[in-house]
Amino acid sequence: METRRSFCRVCPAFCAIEVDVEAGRVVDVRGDHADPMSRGYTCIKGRQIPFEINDPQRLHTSMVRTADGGFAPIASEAAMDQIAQRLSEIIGRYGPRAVATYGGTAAYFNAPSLPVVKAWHRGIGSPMIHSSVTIDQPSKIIAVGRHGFWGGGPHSFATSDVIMLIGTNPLVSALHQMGGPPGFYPKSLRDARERGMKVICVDPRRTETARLSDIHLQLQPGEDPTLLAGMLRVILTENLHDVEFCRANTQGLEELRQAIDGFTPEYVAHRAGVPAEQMIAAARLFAAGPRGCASSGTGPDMAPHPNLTEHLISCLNTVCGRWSREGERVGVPSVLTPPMPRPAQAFPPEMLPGEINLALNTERSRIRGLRQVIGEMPTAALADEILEPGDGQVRALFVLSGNPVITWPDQERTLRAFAALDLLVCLDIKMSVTCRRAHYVIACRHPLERDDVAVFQDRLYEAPYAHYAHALVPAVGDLVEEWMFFAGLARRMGTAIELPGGALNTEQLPTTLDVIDSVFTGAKVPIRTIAEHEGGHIFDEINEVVAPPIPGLEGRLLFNPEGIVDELREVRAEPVRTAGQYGKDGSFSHLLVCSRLKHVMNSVGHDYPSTRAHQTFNPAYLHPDDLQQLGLTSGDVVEVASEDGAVAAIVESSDDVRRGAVAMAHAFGGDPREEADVRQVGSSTARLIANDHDYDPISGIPRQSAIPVRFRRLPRTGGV
Ligand SMILES: Nc1nc2c(c(=O)[nH]1)N[C@H]1C(S)=C(S)[C@@H](COP(=O)(O)OP(=O)(O)OC[C@H]3O[C@@H](n4cnc5c(=O)[nH]c(N)nc54)[C@H](O)[C@@H]3O)O[C@H]1N2
Ligand SMILES: Nc1nc2c(c(=O)[nH]1)N[C@H]1C(S)=C(S)[C@@H](COP(=O)(O)OP(=O)(O)OC[C@H]3O[C@@H](n4cnc5c(=O)[nH]c(N)nc54)[C@H](O)[C@@H]3O)O[C@H]1N2
Ligand code: SF4
Ligand SMILES: [Mo]
Repeated sequence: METRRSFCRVCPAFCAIEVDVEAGRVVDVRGDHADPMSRGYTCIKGRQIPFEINDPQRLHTSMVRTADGGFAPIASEAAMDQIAQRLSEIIGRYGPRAVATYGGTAAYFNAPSLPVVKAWHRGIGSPMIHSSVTIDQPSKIIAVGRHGFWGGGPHSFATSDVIMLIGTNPLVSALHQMGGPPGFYPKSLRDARERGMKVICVDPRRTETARLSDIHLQLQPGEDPTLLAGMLRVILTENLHDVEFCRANTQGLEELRQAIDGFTPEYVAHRAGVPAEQMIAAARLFAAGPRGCASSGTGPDMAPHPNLTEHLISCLNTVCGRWSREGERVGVPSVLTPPMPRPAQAFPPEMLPGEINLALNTERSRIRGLRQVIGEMPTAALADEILEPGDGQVRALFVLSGNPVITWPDQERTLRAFAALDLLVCLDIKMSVTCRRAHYVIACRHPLERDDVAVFQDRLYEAPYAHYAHALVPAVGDLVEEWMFFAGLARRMGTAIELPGGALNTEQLPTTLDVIDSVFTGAKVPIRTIAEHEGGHIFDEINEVVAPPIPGLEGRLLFNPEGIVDELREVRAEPVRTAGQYGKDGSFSHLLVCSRLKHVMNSVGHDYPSTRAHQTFNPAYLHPDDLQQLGLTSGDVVEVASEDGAVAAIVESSDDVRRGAVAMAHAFGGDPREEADVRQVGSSTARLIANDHDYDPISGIPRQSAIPVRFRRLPRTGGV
């Protein structure tokens, strides 16, 4: 038996692992205690890797749909021949815009995957590239595109005196927007508190993170814009802001001040349900700093007004001057990006490069007046792009490492769209419920069967850390890597894949190391050097320090970019809704919030032995007093109905949930074609959402949190 080092790719924490390999098989996985970032941490999901990689349910050969609706094995090369042929016909008849791709989360856990697919799309001339990011937290990037960017970056977690975590629960999600090592955040958060760092948590639930906080603002779901406007108002009224920083580097403070004037502590208390003194105390604690940041997760970005929320978070950081100044260490140094100056100055929206510059995202969707953001088309419009006839209608879709049938909002529309496609090709390691609707399923290698570099962490870690993992075990069967499949199509179709390091040779495929090297051409440390280290490594030679401002380059961060004042006015004019009176007609009793569960990663892990032994469904968590008021007890089966749909769910009592709220995880519910027991497959929150109203006008992300719902008891065995 041999022990090798790698990193887990079940979730975006990428914990370093030690893997025992015997006769080419993974037999055990543990945390890697020698890793300087994750220091031996793994969670229950990571420890299921031996099951996942050896699971008999895995695909070992690609599949083609047969005339009777079943599937037959097909050699990957033959599948590529047939798919390339179909694509050429579709492009010849309808043009390249008829071909679209959706990359799911696992496409982000695979360094060469999305860059190659995006380059393939450029090669065929189709702008229709989509990913999970536009149904996740697109507002964070939109906010930078409207507020501007500070060259020196934000304060680091390690040097923070106070942090405010808004709608994120890193103790479960391992997501960490502020740098610092995710994955074992419980420990890093506890350590930081021991050194005196203060934590403010904003969440309708008393989460694991809230329990470690000094102040928990347990707001009504969806009221983040009101709460944040109120906190800004306190800071500005009490002159707690960084006057000098604002004078030298910002624009529009007076307009912002006026626009938030109506968000008095009394109004915020009444509307957001947070006691006025508590909100004021949080504003003062945050402003006292002197160092630290506010950052958010999915919660407020899935609720109404996500762009306004993210803008107000940026404003909170900027009014308090929470940006690194000349001579300080750069918070997140990033090893995989090329060296670039990090000057202590503001870059206003018009100076921003490429994908974060909203004005440079010129492609338009045919649907709802939506647009390209972050260089991608909006995923929430893709179902309608398939359904809507006319020039540019999407006919062929590639689903790359995602599971849209259960993860896209508006499941009913997704199902109609998938049934209408001329060609659906899914790339996966297992036969997901989405794969079951495909014309071709391409069997891919498991992460431990291929080379990779930990790219997701590169923009989050506060140390110059990089981790290259070599393939540990041979792939069993006819398995391809995602980039190889698109290279195969490009060769057959005679199109190019231009990567930063040059054109990919599709005639004679390079190694994955070569492709990764090409994708990260110009990285601060060459990929080949990173690959020489077994396990994760901190490259101390990268010592990024914030540089002086570039002479002659003038720019300011904007407090009042176009639309912000109007949106604040709109929010202030909204009727104040309280429990029992939600929704357009005021007839919905609760607001449904999204939240994540420890045992599963979106739709992944539902079949892990640890999950099957623990819990196979996603309970609807309600406060015990609400349950009593509804005449329900834990374990009861109910119908949860929104304005747009209804699902069966199992209620569970939790006094961590605010009254008037109900919390459920997404990506449950199994195959919607099959009648199944809700206890076995859980409930699909995607069925409670419609994409064509209550959506963000820039990214199109619909309301995926703070959804008005009501309950009706069902017979104990029932389904909907
Ligand atoms: N209502 C509601 N909707 C939501 C959300 C919500 O909170 N509420 N959350 C949103 C968010 S944040 C996200 S990120 C999306 C997630 O949406 P998706 O990304 O579409 O869903 P995942 O379940 O992450 O899909 C991962 C798929 O990749 C496969 N896979 C795993 N490893 C590999 C690999 O190495 N290669 C290949 N080819 N495939 C692999 C898995 O088997 C699985 O089928 O859903 C969004 N939708
Ligand atoms: N175990 C596990 N880890 C995961 C995932 C998983 O499915 N399981 N998914 C991964 C993915 S794809 C992502 S994007 C990240 C997400 O990472 P996080 O954003 O940290 O996800 P959650 O843990 O769901 O935390 C979101 C919090 O927002 C709160 N919330 C909901 N609505 C609102 C609101 O209107 N306002 C406020 N202030 N809070 C609200 C919820 O109660 C919840 O506690 O996690 C990743 N990690
Ligand atoms: S936290 Fe994420 S990366 Fe770490 S072991 Fe768990 S699933 Fe794997
Ligand atoms: Mo996500």
